Amino acid sequence: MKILLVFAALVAAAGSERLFVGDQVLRITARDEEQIALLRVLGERAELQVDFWRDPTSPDHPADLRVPFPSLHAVKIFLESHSISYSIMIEDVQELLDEEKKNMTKSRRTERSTSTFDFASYHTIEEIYDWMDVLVDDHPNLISKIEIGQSYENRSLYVLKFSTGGSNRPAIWLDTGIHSREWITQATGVWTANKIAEEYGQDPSVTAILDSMDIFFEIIANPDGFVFTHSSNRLWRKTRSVNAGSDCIGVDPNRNWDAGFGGSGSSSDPCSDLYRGPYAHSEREVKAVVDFIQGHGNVKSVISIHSYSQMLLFPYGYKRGPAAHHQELNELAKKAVSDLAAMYGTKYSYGSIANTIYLADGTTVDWTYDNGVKYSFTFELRDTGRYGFLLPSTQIIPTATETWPALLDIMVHVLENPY
Ligand code: 0X9
Ligand code: ZN
Repeated sequence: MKILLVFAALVAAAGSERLFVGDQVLRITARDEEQIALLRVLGERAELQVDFWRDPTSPDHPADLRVPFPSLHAVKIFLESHSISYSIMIEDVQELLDEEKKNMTKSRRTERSTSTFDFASYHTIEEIYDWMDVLVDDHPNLISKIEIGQSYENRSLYVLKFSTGGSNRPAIWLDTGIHSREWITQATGVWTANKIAEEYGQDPSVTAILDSMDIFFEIIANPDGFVFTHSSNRLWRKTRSVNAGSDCIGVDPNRNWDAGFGGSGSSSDPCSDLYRGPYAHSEREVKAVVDFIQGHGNVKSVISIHSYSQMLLFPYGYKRGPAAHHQELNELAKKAVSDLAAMYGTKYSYGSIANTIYLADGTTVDWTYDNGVKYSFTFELRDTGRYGFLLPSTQIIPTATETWPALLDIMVHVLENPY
């Protein structure tokens, strides 16, 4: 077994895949504003190459920090010398990655021999795009595949359209995977799209929704990033566009929207994971969705799915003040998280982005909300940090299953509250 793993590591190295041997994820609880400021200082020390999985924001909101092995000693000394308490969430990031890869290979073998798609496994873009075609073939009267544009590296941006007819019906937009490393989201997207297809004509709510509305579902909203997470760096978050005047690649597609663009909840540094880009909608992946939603003109709800933290959020992220429909969105979120928890007891917090996590400007749902989409929500799926972005594939089906009633609550509310 050991020999096999060493061999796998060598193969990975030969293919220029980034390894994370000995990297740890630390959960850090800052006691006050001063300690939070110190953590920011740590993040700004470029030579340490630390990666905030969850940002330090308030004393009651711990930060999760991936520390590369060569920086571990220095970071721990720094934390200890300032009496900042931390615990080790992930002992060795590479061990989780090896496990993940092994499971994907195993599942691929069974899929080949049984010619069935394994919803309980993570998949490559080719596998997901092939599966989409099968889904469309199996449900020709319900589902079609449309291309809303191309990515920076010229990959198709595909959207599944669920429609039973009519013209330009009120619509619900769903997207997963805009942050490429949040693999549980694309996997949940696949399961959910399949569920919608299965339940039409069976479940009365799904049937009622699709009898008068259309659903658009973009499962791989950041295909270049997603491919890169498979080939080169499992923890890649951004797009893959080249930044003029910098060696650093990519823009945070959840800071690139024209909603409070350029505020304090994003970065102007192309090397930052929160880089907002040179101007709003600079990213093709973002612009394609903007053009689609504006061109459609009748989108009533946008649900943008991220991970992790177990939260259901709504505008605003770029300011602290309440949105005009705060009450209604808050009530709906409360019901949705309670129905989600009813399944397996998974607890979600909910509220506006700025008041629940942190100020974040240029996010998807702030732009959609400010552009007339009242029911704009964003999920942060499992977990709360034990595995973070490396959620084991055994949790795909439970995660998707518990999220489904919450999604239905929102969709039914949209159906019943036309505006
Ligand atoms: O920082 C973000 O973009 C989101 N967290 S994540 O770990 N998925 O990157 C939080 C921003 C507000 N939340 C959403 N719009 N999902
Ligand atoms: Zn995200």
